[in-house]
Amino acid sequence: MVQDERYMHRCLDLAILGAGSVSPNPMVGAVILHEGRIIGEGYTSPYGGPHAEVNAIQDAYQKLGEAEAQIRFRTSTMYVSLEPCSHFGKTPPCADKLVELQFKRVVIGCLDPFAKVNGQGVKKLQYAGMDTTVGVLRDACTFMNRRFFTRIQQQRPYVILKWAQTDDGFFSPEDAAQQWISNNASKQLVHKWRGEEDAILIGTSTALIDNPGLKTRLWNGKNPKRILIDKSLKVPADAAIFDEEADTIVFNANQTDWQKNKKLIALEHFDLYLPQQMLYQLYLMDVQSLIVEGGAKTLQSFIDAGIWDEARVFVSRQRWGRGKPAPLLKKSAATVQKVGNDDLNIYLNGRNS
Ligand code: AOF
Ligand code: ZN
Repeated sequence: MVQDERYMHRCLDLAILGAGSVSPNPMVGAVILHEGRIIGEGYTSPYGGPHAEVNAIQDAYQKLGEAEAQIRFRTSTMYVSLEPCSHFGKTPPCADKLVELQFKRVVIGCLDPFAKVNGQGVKKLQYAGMDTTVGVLRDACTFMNRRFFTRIQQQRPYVILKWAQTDDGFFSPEDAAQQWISNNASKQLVHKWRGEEDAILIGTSTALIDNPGLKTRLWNGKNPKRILIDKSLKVPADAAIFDEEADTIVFNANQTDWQKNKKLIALEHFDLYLPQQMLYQLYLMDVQSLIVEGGAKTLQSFIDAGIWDEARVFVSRQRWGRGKPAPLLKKSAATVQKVGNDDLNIYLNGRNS
């Protein structure tokens, strides 16, 4: 039904407002429609807070008063981009709430793959005799929570590779002196991206040569957890990656320690070319998404292991003729956008696109 899709689109618009604050919860939006009018809407609160459905109900209470809202719920449709939960987590089950308030109909975008829900939410609604529709804008609803789905279904964070290269495939000059391929617009975009993910990863050389702080200075976002691969702990304590403004996790070969905002994790069989073990550790820490910012060797290890979900590659018009080669993607299907000016393009590669 066209109307269902229209209000599911609204749910998606609401859901995205939780980007950067709800993880490891999924981003969910909810809309309550009564006789053709929206009487309440909401989206997932920051992690640990109420879910989208409960916020939409609260919104209706505020607008109409609790008694009037509850009368109207019985002839209302609740649109929600993810299956209402059926379990007691940090909050009580949303499905029970919808049953208790006797909504007339519930329209759901996609099922929740989380083992404690996974169809149980829909069953609860159906057992209570509610008119239930599942799968409206299913693909868009699933895509919106691709990070959540990846964590739950693959037991690893969603991996986004990001780098900049010249038109002729070079990553950095041979002499290792810094030379910017990116421009102001791309730097700002990268800071926005950092704020959208749980964690950001770099290798030893990048930390030693570029000394990045890996924060979101140019954008109003939260700082991601910083992850450093440093086998023999070569990066000095005064490096920007260890400043007090965000937490840092260091994967290394032999030390396990917690000091201030720095956590050392010793990997039993340290191997830069096997990112799986690091990703599993991050999964255990509820890290839902990871943006890998370099260098070329680190990026290539994810590509070679076949573990990446998106590659966002800035390509400038510059041609250097020589330098350190950029990572090589076997797959090249990508959408291309300009960034800031005509000299820089961004290639957005999706693994499944
Ligand atoms: C919903 N609506 O808006 C979201 C849901 O610990 P809790 O109570 O916050 O539950 C977390 C789980 O609830 C999470 O893993 C996912 O399965 C679901 N998220 N469910 O009904 C929402 N964010
Ligand atoms: Zn819920």
